[in-house]
Amino acid sequence: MDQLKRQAAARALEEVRDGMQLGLGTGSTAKHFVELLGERVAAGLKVIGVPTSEATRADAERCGVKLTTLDEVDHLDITVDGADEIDPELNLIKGGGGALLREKIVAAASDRMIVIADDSKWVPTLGKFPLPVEVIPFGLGATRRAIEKAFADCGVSGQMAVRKAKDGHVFVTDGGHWIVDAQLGRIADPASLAKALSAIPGVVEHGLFIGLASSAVLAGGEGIRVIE
Ligand code: ABF
Repeated sequence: MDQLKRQAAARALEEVRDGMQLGLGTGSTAKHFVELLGERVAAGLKVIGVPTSEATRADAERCGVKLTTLDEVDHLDITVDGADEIDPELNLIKGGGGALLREKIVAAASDRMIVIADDSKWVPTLGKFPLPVEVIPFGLGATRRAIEKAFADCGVSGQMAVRKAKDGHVFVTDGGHWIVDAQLGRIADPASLAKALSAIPGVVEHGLFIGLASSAVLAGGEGIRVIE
């Protein structure tokens, strides 16, 4: 599996040109991309990156990739990031790693977003992977009720749970927020659900990435597929 992730990362790296400004994703697949990018940088490639998490910042620094922020550059050429699920429309569920807010800000600031994954992430319909919703801790009861209503309005339902870290404490995002994971099973209309969730005041962001990905590089036993 790790080999497939690295192959997908290597294929995405072929799109990178000298002088590009890159968004650097989070997760084990994106980490391969950062490592391979670091090797190209050591060989003379000149690029600059915006990391989507503190973990990716640390990886990029370790690999010698020069970093910047979205305050210092006016756009990004390509963001390369992983995903938890990818559907045939290239809609995504992201956020299993907890970095969805910065990932979405960076993807939205990019001319192109290339999703890299092993082909187990390819699904006919989103929703088997629990949908992460990043929330403000204040007023969480009211926010949860509003999320449940949004689910009902969009024809989905399921258990919700505040995400816990490995140490048993509440998981806190890089932005200082919490994440509620919702087991929905099948999301028939992800675009409508995305819109309904975005309208809730206590929701900071959610893991539905609609219309953001330009292509997906999927590595499987039979080779690499690029879907555009
Ligand atoms: C990030 O990392 C997330 O949005 C997604 O949750 C996760 C995918 O991780 P991995 O590449 O480790 O499967 O891209």
